[in-house]
Amino acid sequence: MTRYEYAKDLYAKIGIDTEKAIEKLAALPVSMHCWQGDDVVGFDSKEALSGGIQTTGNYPGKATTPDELMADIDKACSLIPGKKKLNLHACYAIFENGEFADRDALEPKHFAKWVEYAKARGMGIDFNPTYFSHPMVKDNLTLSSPDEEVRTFWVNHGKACLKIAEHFANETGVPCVMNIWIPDGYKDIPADRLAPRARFKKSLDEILSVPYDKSKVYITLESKVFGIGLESYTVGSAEFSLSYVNYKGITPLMDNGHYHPTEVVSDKISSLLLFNEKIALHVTRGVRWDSDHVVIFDDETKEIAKEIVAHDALDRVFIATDYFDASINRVAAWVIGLRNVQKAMLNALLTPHAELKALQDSANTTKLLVMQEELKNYPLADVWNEYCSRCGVPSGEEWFAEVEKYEAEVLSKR
Ligand code: RNT
Ligand code: ZN
Repeated sequence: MTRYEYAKDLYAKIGIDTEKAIEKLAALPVSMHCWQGDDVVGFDSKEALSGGIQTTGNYPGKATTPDELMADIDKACSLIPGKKKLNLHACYAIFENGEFADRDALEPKHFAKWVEYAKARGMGIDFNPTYFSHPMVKDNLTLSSPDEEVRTFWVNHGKACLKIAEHFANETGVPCVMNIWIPDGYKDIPADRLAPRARFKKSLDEILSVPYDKSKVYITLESKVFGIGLESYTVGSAEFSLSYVNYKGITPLMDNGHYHPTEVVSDKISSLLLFNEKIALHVTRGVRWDSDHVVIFDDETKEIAKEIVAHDALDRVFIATDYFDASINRVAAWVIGLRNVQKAMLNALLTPHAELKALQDSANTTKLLVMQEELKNYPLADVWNEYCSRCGVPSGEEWFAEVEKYEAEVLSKR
């Protein structure tokens, strides 16, 4: 009997079919953020990273060209099990033959190489307008700027991105999630909290006035509580974003680094599922602040996965990663974080949710706690190893030897 067969029997005894779990996980797309590969720099401007987000560290070998970034994504993907989607930011536009288009004039053709890349790998593409690291970010404001020229520039960026998002969906045959996040805010106490939010609302209305196919593009709005240098006020707060989403019938996006430290996204998912057809997530790991550390197999990641699986919402939640660590090998960072998202989902798929819910409903909270703790000793690793080998990727730490080799042969020569 193999270890997997043994694990399969053990799980069967608590009503879990490991084959079904593996099948569901293999079909679940996770959107891989391209920006881990180059510290959120992109290819369209020489501006420093702005918007109150920060990468720290200067590990050698970061990607500085589209070819390098694509090669690094390929290397990472070869070590991550499961179905991936590519998550691009507008600043990753690829200009050829000396051509350039500013963000308000971007067109699908500026992403032709990415479309070709994704299609060749059978991947869908998600997209993000880039409202940071650009000279038109004035006084830390974009879509909420009181300067009409600035505001209009960024509205036009949003409209341009919407067309590109629809193009991605048409080309790949996979719906595109277009996520809007703006960094707009104030470092210190604002005199007027209302007007910037009113302008943000108006700007979003203008962007959404562009007709688009709602079965192909899902527009999401990501809220945030504060950013570095934007400590006192962010325009796109949780209340603003959820209200706007409900008012327009678009999709909410929660990034688990974007709330006060004792708030958890795992507790928010069920509420949003009750009132939205789809929801979207940025899975990250904040250490004391929205630090965007690499996702690990921690309690909150597992709890987020549990909420998705326990409520049978695998097809209602768009899962994306969003972290950026420049202090360690960037390819390894991708692999660690995405494998942990996969592992957390598998853990949730191997949990007898109906039985646990019944214990809650019969107020048997003692046995509920007993089971929650005992389940931690079930042989998840044996199912994980089986899943990885069926996906054709290394199951244990041997994946890292591949990254070390890649570092020696490719990254260190950059
Ligand atoms: C910033 C947001 C946002 C960005 C990316 C690069 O706090 O999380 O999603 O990380 O758009
Ligand atoms: Zn995010």
